[in-house]
Amino acid sequence: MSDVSAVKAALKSQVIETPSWGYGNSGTRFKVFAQPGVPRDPFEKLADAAQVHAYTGVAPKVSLHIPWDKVEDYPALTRHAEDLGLRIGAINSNVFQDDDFKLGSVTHPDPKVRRKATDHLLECVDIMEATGSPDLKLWFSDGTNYPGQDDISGRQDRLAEALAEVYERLGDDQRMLLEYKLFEPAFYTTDVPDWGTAYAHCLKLGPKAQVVVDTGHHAPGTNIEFIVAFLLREGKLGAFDFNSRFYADDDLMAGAADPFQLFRIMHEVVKNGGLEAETNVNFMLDQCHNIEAKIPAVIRSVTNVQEATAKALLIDSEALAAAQHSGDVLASNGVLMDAFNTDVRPLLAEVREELGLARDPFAAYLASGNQERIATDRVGGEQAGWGA
Ligand code: PSV
Ligand code: MN
Repeated sequence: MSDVSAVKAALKSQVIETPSWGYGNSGTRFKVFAQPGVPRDPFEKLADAAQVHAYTGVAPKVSLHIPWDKVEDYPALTRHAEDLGLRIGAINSNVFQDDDFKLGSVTHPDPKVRRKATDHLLECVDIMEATGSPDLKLWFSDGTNYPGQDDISGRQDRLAEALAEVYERLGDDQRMLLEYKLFEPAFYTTDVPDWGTAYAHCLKLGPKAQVVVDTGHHAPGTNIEFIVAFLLREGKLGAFDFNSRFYADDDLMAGAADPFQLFRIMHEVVKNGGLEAETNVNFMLDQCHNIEAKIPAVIRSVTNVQEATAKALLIDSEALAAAQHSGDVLASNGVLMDAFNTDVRPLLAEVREELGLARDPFAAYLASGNQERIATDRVGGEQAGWGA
């Protein structure tokens, strides 16, 4: 796209959804480092998300995680979001933190445990209804640790049965987003290990079921942009969980480890219509900020996604197509690299100025005093984390 006003319009309309858990305390299995000013409840998490939106202008949606964000009164939480200029995004189910799920949730050999897991997913659909959330996001920790531990294809049957029951409950405007992950916490088999498994289940379920690509959930060296292109072509890319990783599912800031990979992904998104409203791709972040301040880290992640998107939008698609058709390998690669090597920060600063925002959201947030304010105000109570 070479028309700058069209590039700016596309950047203004992109929505990036931030995760409620990104504002809470998190860590590794070795240590969770508490931070001052961390939210004590979902209402305060939304207040932090509102800061990110206030400075970036493109983050009006927040994913909730149940039960971490369980509240008595969902309409009140939804109104609180609206008062802050936000809306509730995906409802993330959690069938991985209950003793009963040690051997699996919807794929567990015991039908009673499967019932409990499926009921949780149905509860999440109820919460979607109460909050106006359009997306049910499913990730299963299910799998096995040892050869022979359970019947691999039998577990697929159980998974399909649970998914079909939940799919049936969805309304016309609700979607099921199925996330895959190569490994962890199961280490021998994982029941939804890859995009192919997620795609096959979604295809069988119907048009309201789509795949989530979490950028941290692949083997090293996997060509994620190929997966993105394939799923978009099939109308089955529902959402991203953006983050970056060095080794495994590190959940670091999107675009931090490999901005070139993020650019290549966004190129396939742009090329295959994934930025268009009708395609309805949900650009979510799935990150935890263990050692860095959380609100500025989410701001940085949002701007990293915007930078990758801007570069992808700046690719001279006509020159690229011409070089590709003539089989000019070096010229085609050169067109892509020219866009990647463009400094898009001034363009994004203009976009923000046109939206009435500060040119540099990261600096503006740090200068606002909010970080110090929440540290002083949020004293007492229990800080939110993975279990709350
Ligand atoms: C699993 O690793 C995952 O990526 C899923 O999206 C979860 O819901 C999320 O992390 C939070 O733990
Ligand atoms: Mn994820």
